[in-house]
Amino acid sequence: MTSEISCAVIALGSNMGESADTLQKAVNAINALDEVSVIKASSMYRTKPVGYADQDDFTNAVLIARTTLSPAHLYDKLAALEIEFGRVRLFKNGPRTLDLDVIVCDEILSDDEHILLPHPRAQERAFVLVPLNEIAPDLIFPDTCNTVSAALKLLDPSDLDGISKLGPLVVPTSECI
Ligand code: PH2
Ligand code: MG
Ligand code: MG
Repeated sequence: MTSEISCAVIALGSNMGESADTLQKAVNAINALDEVSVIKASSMYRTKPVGYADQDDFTNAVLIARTTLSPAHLYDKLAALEIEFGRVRLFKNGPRTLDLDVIVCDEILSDDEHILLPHPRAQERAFVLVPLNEIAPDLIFPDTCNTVSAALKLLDPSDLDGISKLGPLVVPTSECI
C-alpha cells in the first residue's frame, strides 16, 4: 500500500534549559518517527522574544520534512514530543522548553479547530522567516501566495533586530519515506 507523501515545514523554538541541545535532539526525534523523514534543517538562530518581552532570548530553527501523516496527526505527534521533552509552557507566548509548530503542509489551507494552516502568524515572524529563507526562499505560502523571501521583505526592518545565526543543525540520515 502506498500513502500520500506530504511536505511539511516545522518550526522549532526553545528558551528554557539547553536550547540548542534540545533543538538538535528534537530534530533527531522527529526524524525517528516512522512516518516522518527530515529532509533539510536550517541553522539555529538566537532571536529576541516576540509577544512577551520579559523572558530569555529564544533559539529557533525550521526544518522541512516528508511525511505520510495528515497535518492533524503530525500535530499530535509533535505535541507528544513536546511533552516527552518535558515541555513547560508557563503562559501564552511565555518561556518554553520546546515548541514545535507546523507552519505549512503542501498547499493545504485548514481552518480546522485542531490545526490552522498555514500557521496564522508565521508570515509576521522573523524567527520563522529568517531560518526558512535560508533553506527554502522560494517556498510559497498558499494563503497569501507570497514566497518566503517576499514575506521576509515585507517585515519591518526592526523585526530583524537581534537575530543572529548560532550554528548548524545536523540532519540525521534516514531511510526516505
Ligand atoms: N514563540 C512564541 C512567542 N514568541 N519569540 C521568539 N523569538 N521565538 C519563538 O519561538 C516564540 C516567540 C510562541 O510560540
Ligand atoms: Mg509557537
Ligand atoms: Mg506551538
